[in-house]
Amino acid sequence: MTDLKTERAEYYGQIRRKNMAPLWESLHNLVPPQPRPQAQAAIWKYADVRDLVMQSGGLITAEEAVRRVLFLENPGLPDKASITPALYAGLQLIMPGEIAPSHRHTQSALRFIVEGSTAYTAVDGERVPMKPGDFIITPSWTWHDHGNKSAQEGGEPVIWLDGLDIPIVYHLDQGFAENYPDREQPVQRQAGDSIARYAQNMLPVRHRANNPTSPLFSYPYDRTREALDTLQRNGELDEWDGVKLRYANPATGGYPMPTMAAFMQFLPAGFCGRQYRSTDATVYSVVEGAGVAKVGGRVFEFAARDIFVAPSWATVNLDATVDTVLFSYSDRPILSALDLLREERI
Ligand code: GTQ
Repeated sequence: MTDLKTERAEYYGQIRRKNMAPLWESLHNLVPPQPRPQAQAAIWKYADVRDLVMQSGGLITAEEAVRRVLFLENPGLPDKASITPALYAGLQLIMPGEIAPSHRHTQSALRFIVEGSTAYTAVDGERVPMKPGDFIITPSWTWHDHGNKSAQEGGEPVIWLDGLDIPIVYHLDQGFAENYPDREQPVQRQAGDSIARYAQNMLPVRHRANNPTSPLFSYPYDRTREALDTLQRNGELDEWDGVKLRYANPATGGYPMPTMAAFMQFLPAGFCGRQYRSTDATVYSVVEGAGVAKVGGRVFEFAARDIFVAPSWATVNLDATVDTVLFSYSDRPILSALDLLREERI
């Protein structure tokens, strides 16, 4: 027996030198019976991290940093700048009067505004105001810069959650980026242009609806909130989800971007959600309210502005102690396109 062990070890050494390895030693890991995420369930309490985010404002300018962001790293994926295997999350701070210079990259980004109302982001020649609860997209390869009103104009620090597909683009070696020659891209369209064209249940008459990226950049919170509120008053309440909607590309009904889905859900006070799981690891940002999220074996008490993450196939229960609104995003479009997505409502 020991002889065979020694013989095998020596053999493994030989094949290793030829850049080969024996499948039978790792088959169970490579082809597991169900997902075994290295990512862990985790929560970032806003009360614990807000001061640290604000401190970065005194240590580096947006100009020098290019993007002044503290990214949220999953404790199970150390040094990978990943909150899930495919996705990245960060808290970006822009101080009054600052500009985060214009650039573009193959990575797609979403912004979910957490605090402050005086910033804007410019996407493809249009400035989009940023208000708490707004969902804004920066599609792949679109020029984007961020700005904020000066202190004299009433500017305040603004913090938002960045969701990007950085890890998956990195793993696929698809990263390209370039800086715009000036700090800001020129404004080419009036404010409200993309909402007028695409968010009124109408489309420009010759719009071709075959683009997997939404032409609508901004999904303001007041509209989202009103939709959830109406549905809730009409008595819609799913035992797992509460009232849950997904953000859509208005021209196709598909996801806002090819790599990321986003959702908003309302859980009434006292809601005690049934257990579900899905293979799209999901990042949650608490917009309003408070409650308890049970994710896998972990129990997270959450309050407004907290961020938590559920790994692939981890069971999730959402309880609300008061009326609660949760934003979330995931890599669901990737999994759907590859026919890998699995969901279970338990
Ligand atoms: O705002 O363009 O959090 O390029 C990470 C990379 C934000 C951005 C991030 C980015 C950006």
